[in-house]
Amino acid sequence: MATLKDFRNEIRPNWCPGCGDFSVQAAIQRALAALNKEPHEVAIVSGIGCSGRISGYVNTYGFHAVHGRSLPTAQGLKLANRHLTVIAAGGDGDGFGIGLNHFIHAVRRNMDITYIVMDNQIYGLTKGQHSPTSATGMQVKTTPHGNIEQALKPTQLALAAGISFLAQGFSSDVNQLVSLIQAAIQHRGFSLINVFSPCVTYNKINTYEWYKDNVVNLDKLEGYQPNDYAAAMNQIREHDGLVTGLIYQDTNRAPYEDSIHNYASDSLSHVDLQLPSDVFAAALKEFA
Ligand SMILES: Cc1ncc(C[n+]2csc(CCOP(=O)(O)OP(=O)(O)O)c2C)c(N)n1
Ligand code: SF4
Ligand SMILES: [Mg+2]
Repeated sequence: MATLKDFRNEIRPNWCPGCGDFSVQAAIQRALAALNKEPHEVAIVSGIGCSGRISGYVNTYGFHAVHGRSLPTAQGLKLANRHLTVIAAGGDGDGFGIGLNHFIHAVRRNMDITYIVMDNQIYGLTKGQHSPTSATGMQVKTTPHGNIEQALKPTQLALAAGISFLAQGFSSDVNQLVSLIQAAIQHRGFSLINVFSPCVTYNKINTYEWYKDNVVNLDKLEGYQPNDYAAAMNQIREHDGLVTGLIYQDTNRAPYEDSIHNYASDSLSHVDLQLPSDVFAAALKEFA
């Protein structure tokens, strides 16, 4: 049986000391060990960004996709091998900027994939440009007079698009993050965990202290029921998206894979994909 150390490898992350992404890496490793997964049963697909490096830092199968394309790659992987636990991961720029359309379609499609976004409200890898989740007024090198755009609220968008599992975490609360990741992996369908993961180098506004002062933990809110869609939307709107915990879960919706006609019962690499010679000959005749 695999333990925590089996999900660690020899590669030392090149993240800045204090980067929130370290906690996400640790939480993924702990969640996988707690679920009794084996490294070969899991694939992490990431996009480009500081956060995107995570697929190399957890000892599972890993795929470092191009910018904004972790979700199409992850969905292809799930189609090719239904038994694989597929985790997609990346940054706010990767997922909600260049990759935004993929996100909305992945939400409505509802394949059994867990998507973890390390949301630091900035482009970290490219050295501090504003991102789709940067707040209005935020002053960085690309917004010398302050950001004149309104920030995208990933949780509100996901809920409006029909997501079946929605959670938000914070790098300072690793225990909560571990349980959210476990629950997301166990959920049958598409799940988003948006993680407030501070960039200590380029975002001097949304710091650990700032999140601690502003975030409301729904897991501790008395009477909160994550199966209540309207209550979820109300909480998100009331707190301007600054909530953590399990926000919403619909356990009645079947994942996309359940409806695929002839979905291979085994990994495609184990399936004989050759056409029988009579079928091939008939096809040749038909298209000749
Ligand atoms: C097609 C393409 N466009 C732009 C880039 C440049 N680029 C690399 S990472 C990135 C944004 C990184 O921000 P985010 O996704 O939030 O990740 P972070 O570094 O903050 O973790 C951009 C614009 C790229 N690599 N490929
Ligand atoms: S630049 Fe920011 S996001 Fe990138 S590793 Fe450093 S602290 Fe993390
Ligand atoms: Mg970012």
